[in-house]
Order: sequence, then structure tokens, then C-alpha cells
Amino acid sequence: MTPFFTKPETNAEREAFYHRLKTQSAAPLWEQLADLVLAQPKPGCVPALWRYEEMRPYLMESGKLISADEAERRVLMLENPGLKGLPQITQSLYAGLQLVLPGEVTATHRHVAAALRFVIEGTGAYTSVNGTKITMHPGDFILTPSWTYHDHGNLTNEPVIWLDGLDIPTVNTFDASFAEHYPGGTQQVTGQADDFSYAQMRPKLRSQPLDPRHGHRIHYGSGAATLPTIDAWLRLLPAGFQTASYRSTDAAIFCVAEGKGESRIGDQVLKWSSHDIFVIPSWTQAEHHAATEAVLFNYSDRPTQQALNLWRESI
Ligand code: 1HN
Repeated sequence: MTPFFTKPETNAEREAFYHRLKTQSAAPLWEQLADLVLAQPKPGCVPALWRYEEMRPYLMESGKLISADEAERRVLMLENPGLKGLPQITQSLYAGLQLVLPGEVTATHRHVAAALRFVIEGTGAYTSVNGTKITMHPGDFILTPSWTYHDHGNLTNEPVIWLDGLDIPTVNTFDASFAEHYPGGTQQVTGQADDFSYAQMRPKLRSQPLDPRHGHRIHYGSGAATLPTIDAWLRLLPAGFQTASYRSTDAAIFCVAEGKGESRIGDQVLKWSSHDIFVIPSWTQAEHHAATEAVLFNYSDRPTQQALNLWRESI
């Protein structure tokens, strides 16, 4: 991509000047303008896929190395290979795989960062959010809004694993992070609820119109954004369905709930099956092909971009 702004030639006199400017914590804009203001997005985030089959053994190994209690949360973070060393799956969002073993209960805490959970395996474990206990089943979607007290527990005899999505990079961009422990360990449970159970969401998919770009798609929430900083959706792609190519400025994190297929994302083709996680970077053409009937969960920072008037899409 040719830069929108061209960088002027340099010479020894200019270089010496730039060097002296550094001592004043200052720099010439014309040396950096082409990298700062782009004609279109040039994401550092790259298309990537984590195969659940490959990640699960690492997660179980972590279960032998550290308790949920010692870790506070036993999570393997998914780091985008284009954003090396940063705990970010995209520029603005975080993703991790969390394991809670039979008998484990985690401490209650709250933080400014908001979280979502998409359950991958295990039935009967729970998350409590501000005193409301939510029982987990594969495919369930659970919200932990900003500053709500939350903890998890697994009193079943099988491990529970879910995908955590958080807006941590967004919160930290603004240097706005606060967190607190619950006074006295674990909060009392005062009620029970289902957030968005798979049993309730899955049957609704087919009655949604079949969008050529998105398949049969449902948005989590009731009109408003799923969370102030994150939108999330569930979609069904019929067996053999090929979506039209689409791109938008919100990079998206996908988790395969059911089925097999492949996605062309930019110049890469990523084959996926149940429980795999993949990323579509900002402004990158993507299209999906379902080999079998497939159900895909995804989330993005769309509400943040819309609130700031940044969001765009195109076919
Ligand atoms: C957190 O509180 C949880 O409560 C999971 O399960 C992942 C990642 C970063 C910061 C806080 C949880 C987290 C987290």
C-alpha cells in the first residue's frame, strides 16, 4: 500500500537537528506522518487460528502446574502473533482460555474491565455475578459487566473450560483500570439466572433471515450493545453455505460452537472445527465456507468504535 503522506528526504543537517530535538522530548512530525495517518487501516493484528485440539493439552497441563486459587484465574491468554508478546488477541480486545478443575472455587473480585464468557466444555460449573449464580453448559454466553463482583466454581466431576473475552486493552489505552477484592473471600449467592443459554439461543438461529455475508445471525443483548465496549453474536451457516466477502473496521474474534469449515481471511485460508478460535483483523476481507452446518460465536469492539464515530464496513 503506498503511503498517503510521503516522507521527505533527510540529510546530515536535518539528522543532527532531529537528534538534538530528542533531548527536548520532541520530534519532527514530517518524519512520522506517513505512519501516523493512514489512507486505510494497516492492522498489526494478523489472521490467526488456535486449534482447540492443540490448546486443550496445554490447558490441562497448566491444571497440574498451578491451582485456580494460586493463579487467581487459571487462564492461557491467546496472543495475536502480529502483536508479539502483548496479551491481546486484537488491538483493543483480550481473549483467553480458562480452566476450572473439579472442586475448585475462585476468589471474588471486580474490575473496570468488562468480561464475557463463551462456554466450551463442561456442564454444571458456575459463574456468580453480583450475587446471581449462572450455571454453565457448552455454548452458553455469560456477561460480567464492568465493576460487577464475580467468581467461578466447579462442583462437578469434570473440568470446565471457557473462552474469556475482555476489553482490557481498551481500558488500559485510557489508563482507567481499577480493581478490588470482595471483602471476605467469596460473595454470597442470592439468586439464580441464565444469561444467554445455548439451549435458548440455538433454536432461534434458523428463524433469522439468511444474510449473504453473515448467515442466520443473532446479536446478544436487547437492542443496545452487548456491553458498552463489546458486541457479540451467534450465527448459523447451513451446510455447504458460502458467505459473501465482507470487511469492517472492528477486528473480530470467533469461536466455533459446532461444525467444520474454512474462512478466507485476507490472503490466508484457515480451516476450523469445533471449539477452534480465530481472528479477523480490522478492514480485512473475510468469507466463510461451512463444510457441515456450523454455529459460530464472535465478538468485537464495534460499540466502542461506533461511540467514537470510527466504525465503517464495506463489501
Ligand atoms: C478475570 O477477572 C477473569 O474473572 C478472567 O475469570 C480473565 C483477564 C484479565 C483480567 C481479569 C475472571 C481475566 C480477568
